Amino acid sequence: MSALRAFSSLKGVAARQAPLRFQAARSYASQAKTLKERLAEIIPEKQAEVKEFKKAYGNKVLGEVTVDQAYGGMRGIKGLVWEGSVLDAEEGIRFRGLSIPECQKALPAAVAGGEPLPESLFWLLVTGEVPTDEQVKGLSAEWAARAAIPEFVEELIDRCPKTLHPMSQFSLAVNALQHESLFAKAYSEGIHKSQYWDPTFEDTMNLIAKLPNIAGRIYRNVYKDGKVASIEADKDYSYNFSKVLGFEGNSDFVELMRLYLTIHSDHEGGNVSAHTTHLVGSALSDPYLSFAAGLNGLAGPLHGLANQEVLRWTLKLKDSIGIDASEEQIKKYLWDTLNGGQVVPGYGHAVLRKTDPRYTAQREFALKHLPDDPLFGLVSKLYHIIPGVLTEHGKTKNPWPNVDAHSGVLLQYYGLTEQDYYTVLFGVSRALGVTAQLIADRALGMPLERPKSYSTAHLKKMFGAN
Ligand code: CMX
Repeated sequence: MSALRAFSSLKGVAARQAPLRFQAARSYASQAKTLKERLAEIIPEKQAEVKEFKKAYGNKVLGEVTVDQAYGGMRGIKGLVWEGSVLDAEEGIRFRGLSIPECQKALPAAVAGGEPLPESLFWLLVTGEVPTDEQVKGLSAEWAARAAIPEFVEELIDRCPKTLHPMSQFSLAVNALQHESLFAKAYSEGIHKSQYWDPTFEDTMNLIAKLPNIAGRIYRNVYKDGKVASIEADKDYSYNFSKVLGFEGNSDFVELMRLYLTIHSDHEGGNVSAHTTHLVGSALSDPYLSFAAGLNGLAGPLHGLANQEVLRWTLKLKDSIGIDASEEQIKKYLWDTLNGGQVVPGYGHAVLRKTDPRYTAQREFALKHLPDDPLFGLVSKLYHIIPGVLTEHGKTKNPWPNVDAHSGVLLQYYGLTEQDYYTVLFGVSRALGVTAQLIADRALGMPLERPKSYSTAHLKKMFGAN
């Protein structure tokens, strides 16, 4: 998309947004600047904004906390600051004020009318600004130039048994990359805290850049011949990621990766992977250690692992009652799942109360690229049946599909059929959102996170309960 088209489509967006200084805006004044140069300009302004806001509103009350919330996974407690995105229960995620369809219009793409480049989304998350095509190209080149991983990390991945879950291998490799941390080195050498953001930024850029080589190596080792293609210096991140996986020959798959890596990146601060990365980072653990911790949370079946579970569950349903199963057969299958004490993967959400726009974006991609795929037909059929059954079941607060309900069928269509690997793709994308926040955390001097806890005995005493 040309810079002019991106800007004109953004003008309408900007008009509908509250005029916040760090909402998305075209970064005209900074066209030739690199991300780091632009960040260095923005940080003092952001620090002043937060300081002023805290001074004027610091003692305002955000909400109260009930005993149920303390026992209920802290659902709904407002106690975190997250700059990159805000999730509305009804309309879904907005990245720096832009919805997914608005991002698809405003952010630079590789092909006219195509999916946004995740590089542009990262720029948006970090700065609050929509980058120019030139800036995005510069970021692609920077990530490609930083992509090589140390030999000992390659060997570490190569020594993993094929039976070790790809997410465990992923986390292991990211932890090992910590060996390269510039933040850890600078901290041990006594860096002034006002400069924390700089090595955090460098670590983040190196980490993101190296993820395709790590994730690609895991995929090629576990499922293919162990040979990993090389990163191309003049290609974008999604192309290179598709290449190391072995799928760069299919331009539609590369476009899918651009969409996938963009929409899975950030989902405000309270979800397990985001909150964990932020929490661990608050101890001044470097971005590698922090992100590896977040990955371990993403690997849980109630969070990112749900995308592997969805396809497994859907294929089991297909094998059991057939791809052309009737509505009655599907309903019975669903009730068997629920009565067996299991969740229907890909449905429900802790915050959302409507269909996840990330699901809708993937559905639209499927309608454009694979409308006649039988498995997509089954997923569409399930979309019309599951919410009714979950509503009748009466437990879940949100009977609608989340992001994980759709990703598997798209990957399957293009031949990436290894379900156990799917959460690794989610992890590569999630790095963009959680590391953007780590940069903000260190720039704003966010302190050690340490909420208060009580024992049941103490709570009972507080309220005079027997
Ligand atoms: N199928 C069956 N039961 C479900 C359900 C589903 N899809 N979603 C929620 N429920 C049940 C819960 O297990 C809970 O039951 P209990 O009271 O017996 O414990 C009850 O409904 C209330 O849960 P909730 O308040 O609606 O949902 P939570 O905020 O507790 O949990 C989530 C949210 C996503 C973990 C849950 O909806 C779920 O387990 N979904 C299936 C797994 C999934 O798709 N996870 C991916 C989420 C997106 C992501 O992070 O990637």
